[in-house]
Amino acid sequence: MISDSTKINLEDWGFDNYFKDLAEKEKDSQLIPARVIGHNRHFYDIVCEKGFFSAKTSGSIRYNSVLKSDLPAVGDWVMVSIRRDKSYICSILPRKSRISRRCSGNVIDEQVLSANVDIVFIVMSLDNNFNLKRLQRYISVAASSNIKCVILLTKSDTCENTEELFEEVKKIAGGKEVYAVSSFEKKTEELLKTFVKPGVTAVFIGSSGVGKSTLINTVSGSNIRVTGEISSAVNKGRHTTSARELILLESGGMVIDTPGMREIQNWQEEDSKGFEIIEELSQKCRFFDCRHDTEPDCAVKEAVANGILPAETLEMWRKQLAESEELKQKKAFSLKILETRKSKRNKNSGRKN
Ligand SMILES: Nc1nc2c(ncn2[C@@H]2O[C@H](COP(=O)(O)OP(=O)(O)OP(=O)(O)O)[C@@H](O)[C@H]2O)c(=O)[nH]1
Ligand SMILES: [Mg+2]
Ligand SMILES: [Zn+2]
Repeated sequence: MISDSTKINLEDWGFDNYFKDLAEKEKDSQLIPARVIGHNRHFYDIVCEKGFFSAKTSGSIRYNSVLKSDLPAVGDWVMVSIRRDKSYICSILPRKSRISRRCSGNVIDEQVLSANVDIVFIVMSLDNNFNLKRLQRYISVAASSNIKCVILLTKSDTCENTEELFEEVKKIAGGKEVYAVSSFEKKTEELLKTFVKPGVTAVFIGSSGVGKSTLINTVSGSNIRVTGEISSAVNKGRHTTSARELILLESGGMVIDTPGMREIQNWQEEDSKGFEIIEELSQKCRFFDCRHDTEPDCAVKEAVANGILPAETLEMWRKQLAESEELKQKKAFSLKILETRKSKRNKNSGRKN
């Protein structure tokens, strides 16, 4: 056990009726519900009514996992066996939501970035990190997860053309809320608190250095996260968050801090998620199956020419279209390989499934 259980109320950690019902249906009465709040290689930090523990996955979870997403992720509700010396995660309760990305490689796989999340904050800074194409990627990934998504443009205090950049983002945001903020202002804390309420889990995603951990400090009203402030005294370089972690705020609500991602690719193969504006415009194209390429009377290209739609958005839409084609094919192929791997492994270990 990592610490004692004084005053742990699982409802504060998001244990609502949906998960209570699922946990009650579990056959094994020895198991109790817990939430995964951290993950480091083979160990998962969990919170349950008995306290905070470090747990491993049971053999059956490991043997039955085909995709990476079959393993626990931060935010998951799991059923655990707590023993004096070792704790095990024995099953994962079905996820209410999840935000995933595609792991690249020959055999593609799904990596769950966070599970059972109610709000995704996409964070991008208004300095040289500002990049509409990258933002479009994040928007598509969040849109595929069907989780409420809010865009936070940070470091407005350092930016001279905030309004201009804000308008650029609005054009591709597909009606999502966008805010330009300075992390250090009181009104940013107030803004975040309108979203992160008791029982709500929010995740912050975005590149390294954009200010995700800083925003978590802002909403918590204290310095609970180490941020990238360069310490001139020690000169150790910039601190970056290295693992996903779920934190319960004193004011209620939970936030997940994540390490900055260099790349994010969609795991879902829906072509147009996050590109609602293109879908809307294409209603006015002459051809119903217009690819907005060389076709005449294309409303999408016209919108680009008139500055209504950023050219980057059309470029990213084309890219996503090509990628989702490739993804459809690779997914089927990869699942086959992973299933074969699993049955081989089970044969060697004498298991049936
Ligand atoms: N001027 C200014 N600096 C900010 C703001 N938000 C964050 N910073 C600074 O940006 C640097 C990086 O912030 P972090 O919060 O560590 O960034 P992060 O997104 O958590 O980065 P990773 O953990 O590497 O993914 C720190 O020096 C912060 O003080 C802001 O609104 N304005
Ligand atoms: Mg960080
Ligand atoms: Zn068109």
